Amino acid sequence: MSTPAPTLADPTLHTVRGACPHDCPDTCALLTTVKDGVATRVQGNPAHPLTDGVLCAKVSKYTERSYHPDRLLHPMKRVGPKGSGRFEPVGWDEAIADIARRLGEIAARHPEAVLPYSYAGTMGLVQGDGMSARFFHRLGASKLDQTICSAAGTAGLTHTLGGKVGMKVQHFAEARLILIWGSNSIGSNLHFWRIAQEAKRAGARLVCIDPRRTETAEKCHEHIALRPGTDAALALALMHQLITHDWLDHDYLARHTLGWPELRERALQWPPERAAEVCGVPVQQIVDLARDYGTTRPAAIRLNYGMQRVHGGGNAVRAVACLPALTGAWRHRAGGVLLSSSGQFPVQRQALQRPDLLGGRRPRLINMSTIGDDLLRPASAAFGPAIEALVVYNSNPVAVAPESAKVVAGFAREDLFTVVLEHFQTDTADYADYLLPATTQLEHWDIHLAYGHTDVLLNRPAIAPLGEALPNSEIFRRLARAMGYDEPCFSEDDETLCRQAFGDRVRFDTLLEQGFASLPLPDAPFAEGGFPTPSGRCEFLNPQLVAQGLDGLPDHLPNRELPDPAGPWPLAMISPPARNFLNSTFVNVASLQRIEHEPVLEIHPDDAAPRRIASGDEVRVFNDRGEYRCKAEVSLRARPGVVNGLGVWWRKYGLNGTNVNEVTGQALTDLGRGPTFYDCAVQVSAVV
Ligand SMILES: Nc1nc2c(c(=O)[nH]1)N[C@H]1C(S)=C(S)[C@@H](COP(=O)(O)OP(=O)(O)OC[C@H]3O[C@@H](n4cnc5c(=O)[nH]c(N)nc54)[C@H](O)[C@@H]3O)O[C@H]1N2
Ligand SMILES: Nc1nc2c(c(=O)[nH]1)N[C@H]1C(S)=C(S)[C@@H](COP(=O)(O)OP(=O)(O)OC[C@H]3O[C@@H](n4cnc5c(=O)[nH]c(N)nc54)[C@H](O)[C@@H]3O)O[C@H]1N2
Ligand code: SF4
Ligand SMILES: [Mo]
Repeated sequence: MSTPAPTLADPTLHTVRGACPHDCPDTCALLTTVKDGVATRVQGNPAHPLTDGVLCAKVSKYTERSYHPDRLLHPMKRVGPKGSGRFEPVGWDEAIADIARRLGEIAARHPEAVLPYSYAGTMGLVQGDGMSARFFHRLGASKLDQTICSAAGTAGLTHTLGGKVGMKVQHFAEARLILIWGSNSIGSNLHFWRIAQEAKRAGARLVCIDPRRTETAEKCHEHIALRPGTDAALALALMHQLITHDWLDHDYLARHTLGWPELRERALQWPPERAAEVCGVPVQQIVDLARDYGTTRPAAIRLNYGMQRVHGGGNAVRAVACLPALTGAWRHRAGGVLLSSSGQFPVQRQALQRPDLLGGRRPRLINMSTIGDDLLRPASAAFGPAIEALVVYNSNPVAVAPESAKVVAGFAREDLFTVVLEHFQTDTADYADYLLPATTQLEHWDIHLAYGHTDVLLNRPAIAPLGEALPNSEIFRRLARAMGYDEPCFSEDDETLCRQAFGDRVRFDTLLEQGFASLPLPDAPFAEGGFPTPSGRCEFLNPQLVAQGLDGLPDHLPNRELPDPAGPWPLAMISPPARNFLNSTFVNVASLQRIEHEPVLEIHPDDAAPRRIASGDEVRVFNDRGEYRCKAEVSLRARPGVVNGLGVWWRKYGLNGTNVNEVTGQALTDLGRGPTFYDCAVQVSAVV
């Protein structure tokens, strides 16, 4: 499957090693071919074992995205009314001076009235929260609680295993049973899927646990199409069966876990019949899965974030993360669970982000998942000052944050000063007062950790910045200078920041030489316990949760928006990613948009028929938060009672200028204060 590297017989060609910047577990090693200063091709680096020379369809189009005719190439200033998306070019010096003046005025009154809004448009540590973090620390701005993707899962995993730790992804190849749980690996974790295929060829059984019949579910031996938000019930029923059939590793339980007697009692309340009712799956499927999990060695679980975007998401991750300790699966390097590996990287955040620049100030935390409500909140004793300025980079909140009507109303405030750093005029960029052109991964330095493997990658610039684009780091460097911040850390260049990111914990020369470096980590990290929890054990019963007055054991917490067949919102909606987009990135790349065609809602024939909906019909998807329109696809990819609104389209490409987040809500998860995109009840009707 691997593609050979280009031969460089032509002396005008050279290749540059880089890293995929996108929010994807795979963090691939890139090789960019450059001819006469122009990037002609981006390929997977065959020398990096996990990339193996292969990229997904999206990033294979990276030159199409970088040289897109709509790339922002000059700083721009708003001319029309807020949100009109009308701008005129302005010089960098003028833009920087004016932004610094406006931020300075606001900060002089209330530094916390300024809010940075960023996420993982690039996962690079330098163009992510590197120089920008220094800038906002020095300013004393509000801090952003970066919850929008993985907060519930992170909290669940940390409260159970002690951090974002787990199996090494390459060892899944040796597993005999793999549960792919809440993950469409073919779409969003392609290089894991390659490893799972290797295991399958060697005789492993693959089971996919997902409400949607994804391309991954189709290719597994079995698909368990449970209702959204019922994963903890399934996991507890598996435990019930492990207990009643004594498929337990008693020695492991005694030595390496905390709270087994209590968890045992909880799990015994979940016979398969009870879980089958809650999950909407046959009892036999649960019984068989438990038998397979209890009797197959080694058994591995690839958990992904798809199952934690519901009310009980944190508890669900906790329940699943307990399973390998019951059977002692951790004893083998191909046993255990992997949700995220990112906690294993020795990132030197103090050096990179310089929280010391806060000088003892402790700014408030604003949750990015409730930006709709928070932008509309007036000043109060509890909240503090109203948000007066927003600096957005590496994110497109107007498209991706829940409850769009409120997000849009917030961004539309005439008294809000908004600066957006972007590659394109996204939905968010439309609301900017200043729109600043940022470089892409081909044009800047960066350094990367990964959340689906344990290699560090370096990204070197392959080409000069296009137009007047600047790296995020340089934009914040210039802003710092204009604000009069004269600490030496504001003059450090990007290569220096790359070196600081891991300090002496990773050999930078190795990164310069080969583009990647593997962390030295044990193969079976918890074979003998040693979890990074306070107790050193796998914490079934978590003392910190108990101390907070919460349930210390994992439990099934039903979705807040359970669809009621007789009520106004009879269908559950999930909105997982469309395969050829990455969140809202790539939506404007013509070749990929052609594949995805238009926003669709997958609906089961049993739900479509009574509504007189046929494939290709325009439908309204609505609840009391709003309505969006898209095309119906009557399909067995949807289970009865659940519709799949594939995301995340730009609103401006939507059928009536909206997208799926028009109907999602701002309620937060049980643990971690995360969003609940997939805990959403709606009604669907044909547009006649
Ligand atoms: N092509 C592509 N790749 C991506 C992304 C993308 O947008 N497109 N997004 C990236 C990002 S931001 C992330 S966070 C990662 C991981 O991103 P995830 O959002 O975890 O991506 P998926 O692997 O698609 O997993 C979601 C799966 O969970 C299923 N699901 C929904 N609700 C439930 C539930 O209640 N229980 C269970 N068991 N399953 C449920 C969905 O149907 C879907 O198939 O992937 C990254 N990779
Ligand atoms: N309904 C629904 N909503 C969801 C999800 C869902 O499954 N369903 N998934 C959620 C998840 S998991 C996530 S992670 C969030 C993702 O939300 P975001 O992190 O906002 O991700 P993107 O939509 O990809 O937007 C990233 C933006 O950053 C820009 N960018 C990339 N690189 C750079 C750079 O170097 N500099 C600058 N200045 N800009 C850059 C890109 O052009 C892009 O517009 O969305 C969430 N929203
Ligand atoms: S698979 Fe993921 S990491 Fe690899 S190129 Fe595609 S988006 Fe990037
Ligand atoms: Mo995400």
